Amino acid sequence: MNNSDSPETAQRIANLRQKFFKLYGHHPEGIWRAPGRVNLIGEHTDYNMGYVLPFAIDKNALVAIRRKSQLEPEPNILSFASTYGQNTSPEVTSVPVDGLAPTSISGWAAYPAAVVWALNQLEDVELAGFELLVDSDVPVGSGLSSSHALEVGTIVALNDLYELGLSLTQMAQLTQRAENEFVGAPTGIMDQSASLMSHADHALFLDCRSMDSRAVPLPLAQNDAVVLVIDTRVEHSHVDGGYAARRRSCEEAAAALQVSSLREVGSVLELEDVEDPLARRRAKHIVTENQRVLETVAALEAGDLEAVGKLLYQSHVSMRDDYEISCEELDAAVEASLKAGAIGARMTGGGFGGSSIALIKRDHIASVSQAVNDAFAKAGFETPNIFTVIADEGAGRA
Ligand code: GAF
Repeated sequence: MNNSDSPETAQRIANLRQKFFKLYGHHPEGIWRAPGRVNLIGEHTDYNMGYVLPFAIDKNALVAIRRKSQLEPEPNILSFASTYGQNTSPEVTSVPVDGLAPTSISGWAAYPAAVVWALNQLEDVELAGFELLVDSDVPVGSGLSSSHALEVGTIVALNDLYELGLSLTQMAQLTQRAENEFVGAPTGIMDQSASLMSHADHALFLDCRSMDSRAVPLPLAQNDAVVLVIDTRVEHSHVDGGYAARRRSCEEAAAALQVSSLREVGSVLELEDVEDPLARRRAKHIVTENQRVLETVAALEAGDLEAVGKLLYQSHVSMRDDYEISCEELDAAVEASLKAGAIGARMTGGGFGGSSIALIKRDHIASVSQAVNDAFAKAGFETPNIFTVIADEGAGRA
């Protein structure tokens, strides 16, 4: 069973319908579900036109929408509200559609607003006002793509309601534009693609240059294995400098090698021509990470989880030492997981905080969780949020 069909999701959907009616005095036209993601491997390779291997998880944003008719008052006002952290009636943010301009809105409402803005940049598309209420259980700032889930939930809803006929790739590209230009975060295309294109029990092998993708079966159940997420609760943001600085280093390295992107670099030997040692080290992560994604796909297809585990840890070391995007808490989570018997572990997502993952045997869930909790307590870190995830189906109407 996918999470989309679970009793918990059904209950959240029913609650959302009720809350929508209470807030806006109308029923929503529909509810759409968009999952967060875990990236199994292939980090910071997306904006280098490389390979990624994420999967959608059973934590998602549910987006309820009703379009306003031109006959009602304020037909061109967007109304956004979220159930997040609300015990009472959610607060509504109102924005005129024609007042949307890049970086003009801050906070969570920037994400649905960014999607409307990006759609309205298309020829022949002119969205008017609508009411939106979102309910999300993707932990915010955890590196599991809570913001992309919100963007994807909004775009799949609007694509259906306005019959825009956009393909999954077009929706991924538009949400990337929304994020880059409107929100101001220079992120790649992995997260929205994972939320849009994933299939249950599979990882999404995506070539970010061609946008070709393939579902790769995750041989977890037959190996009594699960993926554990350790949310360190160290909040991160991609609008901050670290992410953009890594991206710039990669562009510098590509320029020094006179290639359009680091995807064109086949071997680390070619990096000797990058004079700047920092750019060379950053580029080394990208070149080796692309190779690890290909090897992980092969190992998954061979059902060899031990080999997958080794690649996950190599990826972590590369991010820790060459790309320098890990942090003490992520390193502690990875090392404690491995010490307690994990098959493999690494930080996942953009880094500088957020979550790590551990590939473990199902009967190690309690012992690995305990080991991580103990390591965090000993180091004086905040207690992490630890949970297992399943690979879920991509976004759609709930
Ligand atoms: C973040 C970004 F949004 C992605 O595009 C990707 O670059 C990732 O960090 C790192 O792999 O999640």
